[in-house]
Amino acid sequence: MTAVTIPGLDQTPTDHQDLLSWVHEVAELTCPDQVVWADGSADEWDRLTRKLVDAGTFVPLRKKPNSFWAASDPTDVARVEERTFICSVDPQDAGPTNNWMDPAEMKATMTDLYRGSMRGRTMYVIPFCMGPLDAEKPMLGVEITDSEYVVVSMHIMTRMGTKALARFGHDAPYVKALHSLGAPLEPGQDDVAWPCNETKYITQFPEERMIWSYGSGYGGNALLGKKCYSLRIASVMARDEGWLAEHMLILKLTSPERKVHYIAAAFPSACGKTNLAMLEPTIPGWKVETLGDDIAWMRFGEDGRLYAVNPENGFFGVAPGTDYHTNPNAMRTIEKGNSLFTNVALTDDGDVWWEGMTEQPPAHLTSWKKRDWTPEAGEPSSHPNSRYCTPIAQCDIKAPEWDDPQGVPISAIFFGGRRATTVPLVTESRDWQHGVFMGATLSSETTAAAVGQVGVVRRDPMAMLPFIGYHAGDYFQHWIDTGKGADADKLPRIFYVNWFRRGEDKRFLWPGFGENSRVLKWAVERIEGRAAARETPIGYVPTADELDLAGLDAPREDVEAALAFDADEWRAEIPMIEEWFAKIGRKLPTSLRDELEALKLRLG
Ligand code: GTP
Ligand code: SPV
Ligand code: MN
Repeated sequence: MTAVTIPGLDQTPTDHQDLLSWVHEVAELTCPDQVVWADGSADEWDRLTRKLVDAGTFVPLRKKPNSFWAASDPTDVARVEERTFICSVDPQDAGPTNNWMDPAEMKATMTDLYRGSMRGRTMYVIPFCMGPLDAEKPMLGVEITDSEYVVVSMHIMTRMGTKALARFGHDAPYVKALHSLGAPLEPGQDDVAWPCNETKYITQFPEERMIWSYGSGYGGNALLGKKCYSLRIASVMARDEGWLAEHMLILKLTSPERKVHYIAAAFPSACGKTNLAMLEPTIPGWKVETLGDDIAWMRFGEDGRLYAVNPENGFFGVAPGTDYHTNPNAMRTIEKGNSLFTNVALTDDGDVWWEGMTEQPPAHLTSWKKRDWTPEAGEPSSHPNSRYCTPIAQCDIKAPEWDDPQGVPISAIFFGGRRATTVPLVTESRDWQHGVFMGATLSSETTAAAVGQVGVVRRDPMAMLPFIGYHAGDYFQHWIDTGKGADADKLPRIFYVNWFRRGEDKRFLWPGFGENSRVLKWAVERIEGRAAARETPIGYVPTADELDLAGLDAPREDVEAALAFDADEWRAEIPMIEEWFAKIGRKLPTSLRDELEALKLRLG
């Protein structure tokens, strides 16, 4: 094929010609020392984790089997929204919420960066599949990367390697996902523990269904099957093909009478998806099982209901705040080992620790900055966006159907954000269109999951602000159309929740976590026509009497305050919604403009 000889380049385990020529093209451009096709085997895991230990990237944990601690470069800790681009052919298609650059110009810029960028490193070719491997039309991708950390993370987060490649045949369509750390090594040059580059680009080419990422080794920037493919690229596929790709957990709720409902919920990054997905109900007889904690792909089934599939194979969860009280199921999952921990603290006896794991911090730790840490340090031992990465398969409360390509029929969609004021604990929408309005105007305080200021209220439509791969106005229209094309009785009911409302002294008014099961119960009883609510200008809100509060350890005044609808607070919200809609511009669906006008009238 070419004159270049790179060890491994001609060991090709597929006859998929388009894939082979792309692999050649990338190898010639990036000049790695060798090319390796990832097979996903236990042997490969052992080899690469050992290599990462030798390189100083990983520290093996003595207290958890087959598990490793990593600390990133202190500048490479979160998604970089400023450096994330939707390079659609027409700038209009990126819309007002994305960064845009001309695709040809971006390719020229990034091609220069990729030239020789894998020198001194191994180029891995990772065939992967998002969603179950036995799907009728598997959602395939190939990530090319020069990072061993990415390969082993992809072992957990995706179905990958030989079993994924088996589904490529010789011409199956797949998403091309190119990743380089941008840290070539000169001959004899020592590597660093966390190679990356100050220059970063996270680029999506929606028409070509292609991803180019450069300069970062962190999760959402580097594990390209996750946000880049399963949300930014998949949202464009979903628009074109009539389905939904959403930033949602999927849970299965079983009542004491053994009635089952599946619920999908969209909360912005670090706003409670993983916790709700694995919740341990505090109300007797109710059971939650989990299918996914971050992403849901939803399509209508033949019965007219909306079915959700989780494209992922692992959890990439926020560590701080996770403990046996808040999320015992996550703790039990990681306890089994086979997990990676990034930017948490390391204990002296070879375990991990993070803020909130125990009431008393250990007397001494190695912090995520690789410094000695004591409780007097005056700064957290773990980065607020530190993460555990662990397989779904070893979660005790995974729903048996989590790997079913049919997916599960969704009864309710929750939208939620992190708001200290204004937004009640739970509000049921009047109908689908009103629910889409709730999603489209969702607001939340920013978190450490993305680089930038924390705690600023911003609109985060459907919790998808950094992930909509096209014009947000078209995305809202797609949501409206999804409802129009369906049988209204079979559509999921839409609710708006807020676990984060605060009292005057800044305490949370609602205890959250397992107690959120009370809200889930009310929601499914609303769906079944068995629960009451009062109608307010913003939708149906329960009174404290209408929620099951038996055994709840929280002052009743707090629960009432969490449920309060305050007309003045909502009147103050209107200009912010107006400003947001003005930003969306002429592509804002008129139905959402109508919803806003109707809300204004109801507020008086
Ligand atoms: P991403 O993985 O970034 O998409 O985040 P996520 O939405 O899965 O958030 P996660 O469940 O990891 O929660 C993030 C933070 O919110 C953690 O510090 C949790 O402890 C906290 N949190 C989650 N649920 C609740 C709740 O019900 N009440 C309160 N007060 N905090 C919560
Ligand atoms: C998020 O930020 O929403 C995450 C983590 O789930 S990341 O993979 O970095 O996107
Ligand atoms: Mn997320």
